[in-house]
Amino acid sequence: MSGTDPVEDVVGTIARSAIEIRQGLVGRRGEADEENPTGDRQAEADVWADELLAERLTAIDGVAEYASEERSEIVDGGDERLHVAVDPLDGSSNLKSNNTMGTVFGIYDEPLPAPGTSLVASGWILYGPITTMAYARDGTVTKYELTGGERAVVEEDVTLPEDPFVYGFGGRVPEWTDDFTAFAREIESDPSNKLRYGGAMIGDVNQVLTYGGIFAYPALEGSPRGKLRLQFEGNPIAYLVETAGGRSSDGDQSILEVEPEDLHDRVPVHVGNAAWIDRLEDALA
Ligand code: P6P
Repeated sequence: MSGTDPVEDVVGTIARSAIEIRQGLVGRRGEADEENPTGDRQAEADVWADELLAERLTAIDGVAEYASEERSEIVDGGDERLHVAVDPLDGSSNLKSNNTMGTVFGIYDEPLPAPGTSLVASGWILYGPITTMAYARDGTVTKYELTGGERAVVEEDVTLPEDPFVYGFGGRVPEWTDDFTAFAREIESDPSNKLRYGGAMIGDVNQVLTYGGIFAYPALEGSPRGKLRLQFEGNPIAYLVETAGGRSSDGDQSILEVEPEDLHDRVPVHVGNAAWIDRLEDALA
């Protein structure tokens, strides 16, 4: 490890591991015997990717803690500064159908659980037709293509396009609240907008980053905090989308302002162009 920039060491380790994780999906598409701390049935690949990243990231000088959506307890890395939260394989339910998945990471400078305002960097790996990474740090977002352990910059200072048109809304429609339903119908009724929902947050959010629009996994009638996890999903994508000039909201405020109580807290997630997030908050007010 260079040791000169622990944030870069963490991100570089995740990027180099992504190719191995992608190749390691083959033969690990079955279900593991366990559930994760929020009750999702784990795929073999979830457990394997988590163990691979935990071992490599806690070995980095500067990493104090490793936490993951797949494990209930935090792994101690020593008396250091960075606290890394990872969703090792976001959207692993897409393994069976061979659709997109991702690896999500958030690098905090406070002990976990921590608010998104203490993030110093975040990003995601997208396992699509090619493997790409989007990474937010120091007020800017960069996109990379990953091949053979190397990463090539494909776009710098990434910002959301000004004219949004893609939308993807999770949760079963009958479980949406009336206010969210009204907002969704408003967006859907505009013929210039297009539905993009693939069942893996990173695939859907990357479309919003690329084309402009909104992704939401909202509060549901039976689950007022929605489905997605604050530390491992909500905060990292909110930080990146806001860094790219968009907005995030839990329905009331920036997701980054949400004060966590527990490591595995859920949060209603809405991210995308500021104008559409403003309209969403007005609809839910
Ligand atoms: P549903 C994947 O399991 C995940 O955590 C996110 O990646 C995705 O946005 C959501 O759940 C999909 O949930 O209810 O549509 O299967």
